[in-house]
Amino acid sequence: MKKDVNPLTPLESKAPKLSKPKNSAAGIPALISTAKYGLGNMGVLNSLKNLAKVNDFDGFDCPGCAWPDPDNHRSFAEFCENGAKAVADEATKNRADNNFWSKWTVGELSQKSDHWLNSQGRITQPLVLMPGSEYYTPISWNDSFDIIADNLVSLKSPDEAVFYTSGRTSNEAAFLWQLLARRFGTNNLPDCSNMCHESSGVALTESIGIGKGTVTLDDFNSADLIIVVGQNPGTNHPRMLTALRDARKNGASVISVNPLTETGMKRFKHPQNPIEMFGLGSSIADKHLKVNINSDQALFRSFSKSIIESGNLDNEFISDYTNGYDDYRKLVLNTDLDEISEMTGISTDELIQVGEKISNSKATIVCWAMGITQHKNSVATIQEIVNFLLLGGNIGKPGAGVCPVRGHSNVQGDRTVGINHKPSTSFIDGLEKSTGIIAPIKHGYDSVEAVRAMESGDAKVFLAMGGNFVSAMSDTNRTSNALSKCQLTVHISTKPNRSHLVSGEIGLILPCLGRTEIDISPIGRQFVTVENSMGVVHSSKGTSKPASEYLISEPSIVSGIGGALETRLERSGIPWRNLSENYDLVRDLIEKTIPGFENYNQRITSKSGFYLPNPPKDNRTFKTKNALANFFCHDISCVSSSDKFMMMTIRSHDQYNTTIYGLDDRYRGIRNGRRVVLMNREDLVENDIKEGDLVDLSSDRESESVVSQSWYVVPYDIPRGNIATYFPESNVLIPLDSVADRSNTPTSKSVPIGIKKATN
Ligand SMILES: Nc1nc2c(c(=O)[nH]1)N[C@H]1C(S)=C(S)[C@@H](COP(=O)(O)OP(=O)(O)OC[C@H]3O[C@@H](n4cnc5c(=O)[nH]c(N)nc54)[C@H](O)[C@@H]3O)O[C@H]1N2
Ligand SMILES: Nc1nc2c(c(=O)[nH]1)N[C@H]1C(S)=C(S)[C@@H](COP(=O)(O)OP(=O)(O)OC[C@H]3O[C@@H](n4cnc5c(=O)[nH]c(N)nc54)[C@H](O)[C@@H]3O)O[C@H]1N2
Ligand SMILES: [Mo]
Repeated sequence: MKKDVNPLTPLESKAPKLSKPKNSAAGIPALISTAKYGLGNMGVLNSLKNLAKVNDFDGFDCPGCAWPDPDNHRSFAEFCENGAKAVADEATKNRADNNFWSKWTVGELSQKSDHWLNSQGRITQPLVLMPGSEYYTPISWNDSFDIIADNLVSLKSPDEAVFYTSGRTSNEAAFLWQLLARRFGTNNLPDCSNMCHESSGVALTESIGIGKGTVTLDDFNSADLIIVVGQNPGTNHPRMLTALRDARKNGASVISVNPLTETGMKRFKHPQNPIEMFGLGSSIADKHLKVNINSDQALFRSFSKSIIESGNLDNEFISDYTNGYDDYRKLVLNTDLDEISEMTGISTDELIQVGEKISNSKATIVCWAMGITQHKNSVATIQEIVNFLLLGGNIGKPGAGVCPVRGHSNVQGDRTVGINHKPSTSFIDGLEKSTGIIAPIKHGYDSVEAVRAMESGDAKVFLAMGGNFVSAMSDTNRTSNALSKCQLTVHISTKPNRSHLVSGEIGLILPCLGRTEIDISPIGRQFVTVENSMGVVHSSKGTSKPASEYLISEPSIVSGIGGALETRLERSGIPWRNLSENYDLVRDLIEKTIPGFENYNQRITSKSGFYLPNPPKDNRTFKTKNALANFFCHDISCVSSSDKFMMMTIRSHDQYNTTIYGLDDRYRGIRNGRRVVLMNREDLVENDIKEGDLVDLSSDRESESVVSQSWYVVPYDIPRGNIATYFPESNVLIPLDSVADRSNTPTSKSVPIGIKKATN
């Protein structure tokens, strides 16, 4: 039966409803949408209770995104529409309980849409899909741990197991998860970062010696210029709009660089400001550069050229703190602006004009997200952005710096506490000292490599701490085929998703407590900690009654597996049970393993948490090989194709990654449908295609072409030759082998696509 499972999202039969894209973000429609989704899922009382606790000092960290809260003040409901949706989605009254799982076969469920699957609600008890069975059936916690431990010890090598992590996982759960993997003997710790900000980590570590951003919220108030590139904050980091609005009020310029004119970058009506709510709102970007997909490296080269030619350089910073300037200068001065104009689609005159404005900035911040990290040349592009910032001494000074805007609410923390397939030797040393284990040194698989390993039989057990691997990864067919070859797949999850339907020989679903829920252990109430996009570690404490009496916390699940494994391997030494009952003990281990967490348990009691050290920001210390910030010289590249369209796969306003809340993308004026392809109007005329037509999209692999059928055409203001679709539906079109150089991130924002009118 499992062979019948169709991993593709079922086709939609109705055309979407289209209207004009919106001119301002948030405002009244956001409140209506929040209320609709919140009340529908949680009911009136629960909505009020839960939303009051989001990002409250004594509440839980918003599971929506990693954007920080102000350090010293938080207003009632420091939340946004999409944060509220994320909370409501977890706190839903609906239950995917035993009735649900006994009603539907796995084959039937796989014909349902992602939206439908998610709306079934919270999973209430551990479930198993045994070989030959068509139904998931209940299983006890202990039996699940035994199945996992038996399968793990049956492997020829620990490297046949893969421990995936999604970025909502707390520091405590993530630390235990990597301890479990390393105690077992493998660094196979792929995580959602591999598909997300891996390129930022690789590039920044080489350039400035830390794989994270170097700004705090305060810097937004003293910046002269903020460039937001490849990011859609109105939908994905709505609270960032407050920071941008305040920066504008303080005199900063904001430039948006994006193939689309995203609504959030136009105007913003702050949900807690009545004057803005009923008025025009605040304008956000004072300049929009409508670039071609993947032309950002070229664009930043032109910005560097303007700065060098203007002479507005920070010569002291360059000579005291950097390496490689002379070579970079030569390269930049040799660059032909007409060539850059050709690549970016921005006229040479406009490049010069914007370049002048940029050269006059005394303090510049560059923010970016997936529009920059998911291309073949992403690492080179990010290093070009850093080169540009170094020219003006924009690292380690107020109002300036790099700001890679993280996605998942704790993805940055997970990395900090050891979720990394390429751990540093200092981390491994720290872990050995703090726990007494002998940790493996050999690098493990990242997400793409994990798929290849499962495909070839080199990996046989796949365990996931959260997430939805089959839908999040590129090349849905290959990924699902790889997972179904495993002897065991295990998903620690809160809600049903497509990965549950593409199981190995045995499939386990282990449902856990969510962020919003009270976590009580035999010794008392526990809280977890998370790190936001700006390196602040703070606590998060659930406040609602758990969705089911059978749910246990993520740390308890990891400890359960750890304990069962320890018995079989006849080892002891990790006090799994104690760790799962008292998270202070986990934090003590983190403190002993990783620098920067001194007095963790004491400092975490501070309401706003504490900042982790950030040497480039703190005192212009660069922990690179040469102890300097580095200019890197890369050839400019920009993917293009004469006979194909360049596709970016983006998020709608009604989804959280692979979790689909609804079928609308309000800001872009697309309702009631997700299987859409956004195309330039002139391209439509040239290809004899009309609004609402159905087209088939195809992408080429070495030996074959993959066709994805029946996408509705939406005419849109997008550069010629560029198209956009929503992920995860379009992941089937992204070849597994199409990855970013050096970071191995799937190139989800630049996929060459053929378009034909649908044949059926
Ligand atoms: N509500 C909500 N919030 C979320 C998420 C969610 O799904 N829903 N996901 C979370 C996660 S994990 C992440 S990583 C972040 C993602 O946050 P974003 O990166 O904002 O998400 P995307 O929708 O992938 O948007 C990418 C943006 O880049 C633009 N873009 C695409 N290609 C290029 C390019 O080549 N150059 C330039 N300059 N721009 C380009 C697109 O037009 C789009 O505006 O959001 C986080 N927050
Ligand atoms: N084409 C394309 N593909 C992409 C992207 C893109 O832009 N384009 N973006 C990529 C990015 S940036 C990312 S981060 C990845 C996301 O990849 P993932 O992190 O793997 O995917 P999510 O959709 O965030 O995971 C959702 C599932 O997590 C589970 N979950 C939710 N809350 C919890 C919790 O508290 N604990 C546990 N244990 N489970 C929980 C639920 O069961 C839910 O179904 O996708 C990537 N894939
Ligand atoms: Mo992400």
